[in-house]
Amino acid sequence: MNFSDKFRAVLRNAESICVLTGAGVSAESGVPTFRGAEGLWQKFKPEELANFDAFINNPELVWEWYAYRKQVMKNVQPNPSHLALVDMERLVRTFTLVTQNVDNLHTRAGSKNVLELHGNIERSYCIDCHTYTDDLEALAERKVPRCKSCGGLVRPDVVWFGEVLPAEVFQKAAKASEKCDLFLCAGTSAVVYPAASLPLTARERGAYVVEINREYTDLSLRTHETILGNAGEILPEIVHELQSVKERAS
Ligand code: BV8
Ligand code: ZN
Repeated sequence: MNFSDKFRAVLRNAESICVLTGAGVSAESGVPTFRGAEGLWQKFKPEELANFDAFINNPELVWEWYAYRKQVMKNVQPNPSHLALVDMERLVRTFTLVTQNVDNLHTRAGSKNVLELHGNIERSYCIDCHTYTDDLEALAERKVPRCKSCGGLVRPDVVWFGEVLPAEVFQKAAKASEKCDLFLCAGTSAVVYPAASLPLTARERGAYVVEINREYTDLSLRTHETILGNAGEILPEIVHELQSVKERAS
């Protein structure tokens, strides 16, 4: 892949890389994205499903959606995008992986300390006593799981619209965005905040910001470069370039 001279130079000198991933990075594993033509949201509306009131009003429907997504996750594997980011972590002094995805694929691929801005679909907890549980047998009978300790409703451990992101996780992500030399934004439509503010912070603080996406997004005018194509092809090429510039420099 022929990267720009500027991007090659940034890779050669990169000491600290921050990466933000979205659903597009898991698309090549067969996980539907949210806003694409086949996107999950096409069938459902965010306001109907990914918010607390929708859950209280219709927990069966919301859990039907998450049970479907958990089922999808059982049959998919990490793809070359996830694996490339595991390799990238080993190639730079400071590497921070921030994800909006709740599919646990970065962790399954072997990435360490993944900053999960929007939670993780593998975890669930009781809305009353906050006890975490993985006892979700009720889903098999299309029922809503109830807490064994207090009988409260059990919900997925994800951040819904109108809910605050886990403060410590977001602070770490914001700090990495402020300090990195290179910010890669892969497979996200960059419409959901405050996650989408991270590349803007990086740019303001002097990082070189590169977007990797199949198409232009709301962010494209604010980045230094947009590399169009599949993340599963581009990210491994970036790792290959990083490896060769590091070998040449050593
Ligand atoms: C909050 C739940 C406030 C888990 C999700 C400004 C500041 C703060 C908040 C707001 C703000 N402006 C608006 C808000 C409100 C809201 C928001 O951002 N709304 C948007 C829609 C306008 N934000 C919130 O509510 C956030 N909460 O800030 O609270 C607050 C403050 C104080 C006190 C109380 C409250 C909470 C946001 C989290 C919402 N939860 N999901 C779940 O079920 O998943 S968001 C949902 O969208 C997913 O988590 C997903 O990760 C996220 C982003 O979507 P993408 O990952 O980008 O996926 P998408 O399908 O959109 O795009 C895929 C991209 O990949 C496309 O561009 C496509 O071209 C590309 N692609 C596809 N295939 C490939 C590819 N690219 C490369 N290769 C491929 N092969
Ligand atoms: Zn409980």
